Amino acid sequence: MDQFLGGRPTEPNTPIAVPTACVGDANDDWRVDFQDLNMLLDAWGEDVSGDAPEDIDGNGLVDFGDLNILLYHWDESC
Ligand SMILES: [Ca+2]
Ligand SMILES: [Ca+2]
Repeated sequence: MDQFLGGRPTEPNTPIAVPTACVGDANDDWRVDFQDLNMLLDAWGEDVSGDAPEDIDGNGLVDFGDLNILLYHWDESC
């Protein structure tokens, strides 16, 4: 999460809204849409390791589990 939040709170001790991870957002544009679906389908069936963005459920494989999560969050902005 390298997004610049900018500025300072207007009041001391005002909590800063820090975005949480955007589930299903494979390309980190803060929206779950066709671009993420295309990334997932391009990587479909691949055995991935590490932090592959297409492996949404983190099981090391790009498959229906990831597709289900992506579709559950479809069209969400975060
Ligand atoms: Ca996205
Ligand atoms: Ca997976």
